[in-house]
Amino acid sequence: MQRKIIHIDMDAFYASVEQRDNPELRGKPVAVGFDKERSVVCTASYEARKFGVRSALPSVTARKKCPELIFVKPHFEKYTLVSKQIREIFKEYTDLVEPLSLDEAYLDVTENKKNIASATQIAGEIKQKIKEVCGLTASAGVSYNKFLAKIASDYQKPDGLFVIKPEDAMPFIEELDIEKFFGIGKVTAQKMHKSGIHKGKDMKKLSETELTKLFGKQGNYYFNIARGIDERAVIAQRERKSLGTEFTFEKDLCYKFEVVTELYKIEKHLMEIIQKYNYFGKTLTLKVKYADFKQHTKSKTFTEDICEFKQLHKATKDLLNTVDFNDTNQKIRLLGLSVSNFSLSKPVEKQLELSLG
Ligand code: TTP
Ligand code: MG
Repeated sequence: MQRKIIHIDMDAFYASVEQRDNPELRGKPVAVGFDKERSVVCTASYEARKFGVRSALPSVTARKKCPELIFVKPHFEKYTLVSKQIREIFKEYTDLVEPLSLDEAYLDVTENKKNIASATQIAGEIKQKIKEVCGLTASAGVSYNKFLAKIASDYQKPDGLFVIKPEDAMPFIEELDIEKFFGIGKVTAQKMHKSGIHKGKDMKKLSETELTKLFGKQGNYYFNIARGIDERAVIAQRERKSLGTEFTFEKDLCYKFEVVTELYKIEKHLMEIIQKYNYFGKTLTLKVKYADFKQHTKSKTFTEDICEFKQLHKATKDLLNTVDFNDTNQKIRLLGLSVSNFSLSKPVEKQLELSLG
């Protein structure tokens, strides 16, 4: 069965958020980033792009290209919130959502929660909801694979909705400049030009062996995409619900001061991984396992995310005070601490090594 894939990408993401929140910036050339000697532009509003200002351009060069450019410092917490909001909108339609960054994702809507047959309709609805909920525009691409959906979302930016139907795919790819192919950077494009490959149709003339000889492992990918073939699945990333660390002691703990000392080490380690992986949550859970393997957990939810060690230490102390050591009359074999209730559920990027031992 033909798949239905949507690629969504917010328009001039950081800059649009800043323009949304400050009407004085609307309609003006805006760069998000710092106007400093060694800084680069994170992104530019579409007004600034007319002057050639874009992501990763040194701020100094950007200023030269566009003297009236307005620099705005980034507000990452706002971008993270929007990211969460758009992912919630995607989830209304399917759980098969593969985020590529804060502002971009693939969705497989072949089967979807609303039983809508048309992927184009879903893409339109999503764009509308993003406008209503976030006050921002996104561009959507619809096709039967990731490669084409991504190209399609870029094709009519900003506020675009472009569909590449199976029957239109080949003529579209044949006329497409190879720079527009996802995964082909400047260097590869130059190499392709030298081999006489400028458009999709030039790439299609070469055999798989020739392409592999020229471009190594990528040759097979190029051979397929020149024919509109891309079987890569949309992979929904599992969302981490909690992040924690625990430790089983070689000798059971008998006294509260020992517990406090050991917990301090666990708190330190937990804070390290919270900050390393940016998992900020509001709920803290303390786990205590006794020598007889009976286990108690105590949780507390705070109004704010736990971001700093001071907060974590105070919260752990509060939780520890709710554990009645005298009552149990037991030695402790394991202690653990975890945070949950994250502000933004982040995909699991790496297998975390959580063991202290
Ligand atoms: P993009 O989606 O690449 O760019 P964009 O959303 O600003 O513009 P458009 O999609 O309309 O072309 O990146 C999303 C955000 O990621 C962008 O707003 C800022 C950030 N970013 C950087 O900080 N540095 C970079 O080099 C790039 C490419 C993006
Ligand atoms: Mg974008």
